[in-house]
Amino acid sequence: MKIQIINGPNLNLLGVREPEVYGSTNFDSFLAKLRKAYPQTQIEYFQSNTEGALVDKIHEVGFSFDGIVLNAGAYTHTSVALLDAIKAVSTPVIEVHISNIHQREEFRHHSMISAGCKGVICGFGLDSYRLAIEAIVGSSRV
Ligand code: CA2
Repeated sequence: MKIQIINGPNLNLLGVREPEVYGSTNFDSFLAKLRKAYPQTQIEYFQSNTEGALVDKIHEVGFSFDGIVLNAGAYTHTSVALLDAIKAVSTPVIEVHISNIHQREEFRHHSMISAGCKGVICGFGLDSYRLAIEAIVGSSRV
C-alpha cells in the first residue's frame, strides 16, 4: 500500500513553535516512528507552504496511491482550489488536524475541504495521522 501524507503551511514549524497547541515533537521524528509501525506500507511525506504546490502533489499521487492523509493547515478553512483538487482525484483523501478545530476560534470551525474528503480526524495530536493511516490500511483488513 502507498500512502501520501501532505502537510500544508507552517507545519514545518512543528515541535519548534507553539508546543502548547501542536505538541513538542517535530514531524520528522514522528514520521520515523510511523514508518516503523507500518513496515508493509510505503508512507511518503510532502510539506509545502504554497497552495499550488499542495494542489500539484494531490494531482501527482491522486490516481496511483491508496490514500492521502492531508493536513491542509490554514488552507483548510479557505481553499476552494484544494477542495476541487481533492474532488478531481480518485484516491481517497482523509482530512486530519492535530488540534480539535471545533474547540478553537470560530473561523477554524468550518472546513472548506471536508466535503471532498472520505473522512475527518481531528484533536488527537500527531496521533491523528496514525488514526488516518489506520483508517486506510484497516479498511482493507476487515
Ligand atoms: O490543528 C491542525 O492541525 C491545524 O490544521 C493546524 C493549522 C491551523 O491553521 C488549522 O486551523 C488547524 C496551523 C498549522 C500551524 O502549524 C504550526 C506549527 C507549529 C508552530 C506554529 C504553527
